[in-house]
Amino acid sequence: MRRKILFATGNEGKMREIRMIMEDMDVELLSMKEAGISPDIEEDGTTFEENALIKARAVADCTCGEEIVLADDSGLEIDYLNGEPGIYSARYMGEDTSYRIKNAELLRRLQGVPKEERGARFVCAVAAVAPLAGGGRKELVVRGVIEGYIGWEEKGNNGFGYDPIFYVDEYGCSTAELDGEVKNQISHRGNALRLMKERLASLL
Ligand code: ITT
Repeated sequence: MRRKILFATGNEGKMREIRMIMEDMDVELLSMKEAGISPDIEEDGTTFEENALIKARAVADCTCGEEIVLADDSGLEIDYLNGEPGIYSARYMGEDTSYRIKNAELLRRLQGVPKEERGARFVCAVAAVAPLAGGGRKELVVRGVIEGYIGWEEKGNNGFGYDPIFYVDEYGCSTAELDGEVKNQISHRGNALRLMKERLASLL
């Protein structure tokens, strides 16, 4: 029987990318929605890693304990804003505020700032809670990063969230202008999940 992996995210943009990055794995990948789980999780950690583990543990506690649970905590760090919005990326200006408004506000806060001070990165921590054959469970956490900068205007319709204002030098465009496959090859999420796949190999 194929091993089940439950991904503890309610973010559909993330889930689309996760499915593409994990499509080469011989596992049954389920979103929380597909598993019928929607726990209320308080992400009160102080790092991406802590929050990823909080989500993975909370969802693992809702299951019968047979599947591997993965969770992604990610965000955008802007150097000029001392790392803001960072772990508060989803909550920045309010969880329900549109990314049109959030992105416009970040561009406004960087008005007049030269390219060399517009450095930024997307960070992604992926945590796993996996049952062990002899009982108990193993926890793993990895981090992936993509370096870039904040552009001067929103561009592109791919991706989600802050992608339209996050630009990469290698392609000279925003990550919202990249084809999904290309973004995954270089992204924080792609890097973190590829590392996690290697670490999980011995547990599958
Ligand atoms: P879950 O906790 O249910 O997974 P969430 O959206 O609340 O969903 P996070 O707390 O990890 O997830 O917040 C991540 C936020 O960081 C996300 O909502 C985006 O605003 C931003 N973000 C992360 N990865 C991104 C990416 O690849 N492109 C654009 N924005 C991204």
